[in-house]
Amino acid sequence: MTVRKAWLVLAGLLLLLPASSGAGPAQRVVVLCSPNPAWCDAIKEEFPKATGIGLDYVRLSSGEGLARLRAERRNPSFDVWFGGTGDPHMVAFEEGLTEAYRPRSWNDLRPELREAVAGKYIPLYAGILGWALNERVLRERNAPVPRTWKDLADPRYRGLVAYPNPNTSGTGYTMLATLVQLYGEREAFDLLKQIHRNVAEYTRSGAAPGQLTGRGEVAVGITFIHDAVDQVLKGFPISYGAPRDGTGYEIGGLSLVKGGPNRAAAITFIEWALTPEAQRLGPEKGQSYQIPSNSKTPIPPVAPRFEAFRVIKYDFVKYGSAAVRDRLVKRWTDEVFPLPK
Ligand code: S7P
Repeated sequence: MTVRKAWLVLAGLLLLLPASSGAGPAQRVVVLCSPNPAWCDAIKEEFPKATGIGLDYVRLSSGEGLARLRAERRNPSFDVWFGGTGDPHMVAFEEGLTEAYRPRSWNDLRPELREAVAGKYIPLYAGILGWALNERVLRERNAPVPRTWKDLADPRYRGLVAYPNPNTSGTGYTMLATLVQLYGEREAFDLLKQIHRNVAEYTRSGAAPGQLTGRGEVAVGITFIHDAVDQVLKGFPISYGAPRDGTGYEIGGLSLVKGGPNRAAAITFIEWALTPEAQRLGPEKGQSYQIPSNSKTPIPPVAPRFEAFRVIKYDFVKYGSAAVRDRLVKRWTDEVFPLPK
């Protein structure tokens, strides 16, 4: 046997060694993680302690996550999609990128969340769309505190507004779909074109507008209200709320990726992620203050509540369809984004 062949044989034998030979957990799960990065770090730390299975993640916003699953359709590198707004999870299911899975805790999940997503993914949490406000900047610019979405078209907000780009951000798409459901598509796009003149930045991620508002770079940042709460808890001088003429919400998703490399580990992760112990990581370590889907998980005291806001009956089935989502995002990209300021 030549030396080269001996090395190949040795390399093959080493590959057969169980990873428990001190090289780390035998099994691993690869997670597409869309919530707050701190929550992604928390599951990476806690899941292996609970199960002995290693966890690797890539943090991508919801729209980016869908684009990645679409690109990897023939050779998925992810096992589970954890978090992110529900519409892209709906699209992924419709396109066969994810598969239905009924977890053992299904009957413990809040029925209003279960029913709204129609079995296309597993509800992980819920969050209400709103805005972060920097009232010091508003005062300095003699701009009033906004009350409705239409107020944001007021020229006194010139350069003072930020919201996420619906191509990359699930938050941004939730805003787009909310305006269409509130006012009808034509009026919604007319309003978005007027607001465009006041937008300082279309951000990649949904939490970013609240961060820009906290730093005083803008005065109104469209984001999920729980992300604005996070900024307040971090000491940034902002207030938060939601348009009084109605706002939308998200049912954050948890989906089993079809054809992922570690299916058994993925199912173990899904079952774990829905336990109260795992869901408590969101507020306790993940700087995330959504309403958890498991009715046995305590709702964080600072979590924005549906009864405190005028929340529309968001049509997840329609606005989570690939045809509607892709068409609205394309129309925004073609008709709003390129307009001069
Ligand atoms: O930060 C937590 C959160 O707001 O981020 C998730 C989601 O990915 C929205 O972010 P993008 O707009 O960047 O996609 C939300 O599901 C979650 O509540």
